Amino acid sequence: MAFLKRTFVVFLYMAWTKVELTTQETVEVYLGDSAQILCQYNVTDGNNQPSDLFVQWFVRPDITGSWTLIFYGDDKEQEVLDNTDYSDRINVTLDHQEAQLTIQNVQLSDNRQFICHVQEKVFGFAVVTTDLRVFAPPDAPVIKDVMTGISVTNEMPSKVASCEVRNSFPEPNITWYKNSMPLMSSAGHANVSRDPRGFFSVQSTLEYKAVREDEDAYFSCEVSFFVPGGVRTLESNSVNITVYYPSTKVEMWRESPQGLVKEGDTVELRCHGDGNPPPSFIFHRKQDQDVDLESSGHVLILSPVSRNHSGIYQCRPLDSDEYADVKGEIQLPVHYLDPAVVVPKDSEVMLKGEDLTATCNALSSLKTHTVWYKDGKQVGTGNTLHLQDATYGTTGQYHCEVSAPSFPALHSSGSVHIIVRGGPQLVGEDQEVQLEEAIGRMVNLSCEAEGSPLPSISWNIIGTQNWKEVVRKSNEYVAQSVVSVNVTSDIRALCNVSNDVGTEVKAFNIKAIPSVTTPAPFTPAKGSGVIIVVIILCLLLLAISSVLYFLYRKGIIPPGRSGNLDITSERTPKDDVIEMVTLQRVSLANYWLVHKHFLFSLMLIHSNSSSSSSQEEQEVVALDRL
Ligand SMILES: *[C@@H]1O[C@H](CO)[C@@H](O)[C@H](O)[C@H]1NC(C)=O
Ligand SMILES: *[C@@H]1O[C@H](CO)[C@@H](O)[C@H](O)[C@H]1NC(C)=O
Ligand SMILES: *[C@@H]1O[C@H](CO)[C@@H](O)[C@H](O)[C@H]1NC(C)=O
Ligand SMILES: *[C@H]1O[C@@H](CO)[C@H](O)[C@@H](O)[C@@H]1NC(C)=O
Repeated sequence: MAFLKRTFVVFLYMAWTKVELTTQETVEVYLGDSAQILCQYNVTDGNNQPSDLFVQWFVRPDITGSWTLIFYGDDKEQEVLDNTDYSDRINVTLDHQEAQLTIQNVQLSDNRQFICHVQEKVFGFAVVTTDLRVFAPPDAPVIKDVMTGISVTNEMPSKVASCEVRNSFPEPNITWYKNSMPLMSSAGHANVSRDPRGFFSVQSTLEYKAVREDEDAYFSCEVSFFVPGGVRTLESNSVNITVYYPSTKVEMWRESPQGLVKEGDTVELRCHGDGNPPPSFIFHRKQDQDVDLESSGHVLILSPVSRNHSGIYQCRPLDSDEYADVKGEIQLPVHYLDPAVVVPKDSEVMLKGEDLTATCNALSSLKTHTVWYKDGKQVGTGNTLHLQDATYGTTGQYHCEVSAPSFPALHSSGSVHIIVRGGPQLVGEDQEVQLEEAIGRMVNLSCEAEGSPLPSISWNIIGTQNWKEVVRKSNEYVAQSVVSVNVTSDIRALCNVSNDVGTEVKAFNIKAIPSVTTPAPFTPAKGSGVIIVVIILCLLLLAISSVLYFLYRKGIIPPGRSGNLDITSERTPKDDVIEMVTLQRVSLANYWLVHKHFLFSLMLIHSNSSSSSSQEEQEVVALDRL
């Protein structure tokens, strides 16, 4: 401890004797420690030894207070006074040079003046005073009452927090720091109090005008207090403050769905402002500024969206200055593809061979692509489908798929059922068929026709009851019926094919041929070689006939049956005889005439020999009638 010496020289009764005292001006000590106050004396006198000195210790609260004696004595006898604050806490050591007062367990109340009073019995006395300074370091400062939000828009400084320091002696002071930099002392408003024990407590309230940047700042307070020989400090914890400030920038985006938006989607638009706390928003469409859309503050849900929802959406933060014009904006296009409209509608009947153009259209916000399908197979692309020269196979369901290549989720479809109708059409043969068949034989007559709707086939058979249908089959648009007819006489069979659209009739004429003699049917040879052979044969026959006729005329050959030509099986032997008799009577000129006809008939056979077999048969009949 540094001694601050002070010398008091007092009361000289005699010029040659004086009492000189030296002590510390102040003694500084922590509360509870013990303090020593030294009082040194020096008596200057040529004759006397300072053996007759009498020492007294007094205390007084301050310079004006009254003195209280706590000790007296000399080198022989000492006395601590009873019933003082110091009765059991002090002791004093004395010798011929100094007196040392020791105060144990220093109290706050010991922070006072101690007075050393020394008397020389004969010549006088001297007095020195010492200030005992007691120090009690405070508890660490504590920050309390931190405000939850300080708005930067406040005109006046706002209360931010308070800092409390307790149990200090003497009075401490508090300094506020922001980010470790001291704030002006005017920022803190201190309130000092003293408790009954004498300790000081200081509470300092920080009042501060916050700025936006302070949201990341940290604040602390520091207590500065005296200790023996100096000043010490203790710092509080740091605290963050919450700064409220308006938005200056707003971001608006579409949270969902990702990509393009189509009708029926649920669209979620969001806004975020850079203000604190995150602001709520008012949403509206740019074209309807006055209409506020219902939102949850920062999320606008449009569900389900339609094309009418397309537009520019805006959000305005509620925390911003009305005139600052801070807002977020986003464009929302809602895409659509309407149901496909197919013309003709539903179903369409067309006649075989006709043309038809079908169209498939769907209104869309995007470019579309159309594909036509029939029975799962692609039959065309584009809005129009041309069906040309319709066949029965053209019948079916035509499906058009409209899609937007840039947005596959958009597609629609439509369909039309095409029905091709047509009257019955007989397949193959002529409408009139001529046949010959031996009596008793069975003949199959076939009738096949196509048409739509499927033609029905009915038979009307005149000339026999003895017939039955042996085959009846049909596919989609071809019907066939075969009847088996027993030929008993000439038969006319009519096959009647009909549907809604029309009727066709096929006729079969069967000539019944007696079955008794059934020589092999005359079959004219074919080819030029055969013709020559036939001509030669005819000439030969002519020659033989001539010879026979000549011999007959000469009576060489009796009338009888020889060299008779049976051209068809129809002729009976009796008929031949009659003809031969008739021939007998004709003249030679008539004879030529007969043979000329005969030759002509042969030529006729040849000219028809290249025709179909049924025609051949007809010609045989024709020849027969000559
Ligand atoms: C204060 O808050 C900021 C931001 O939240 C943080 O980075 C910083 O560490 C905090 N400081 C203290 C002392 O809590
Ligand atoms: C007629 O058709 C039926 C059935 O196809 C067949 O069994 C029969 O032999 C045919 N008759 C003649 C004479 O061709
Ligand atoms: C053919 O059949 C249809 C329907 O059965 C009938 O209306 C029509 O008169 C018939 N025609 C002939 C020639 O039999
Ligand atoms: C507190 O205030 C500062 C500045 O004004 C002084 O420097 C310190 O000495 C003072 N400390 C005390 C304990 O009063």
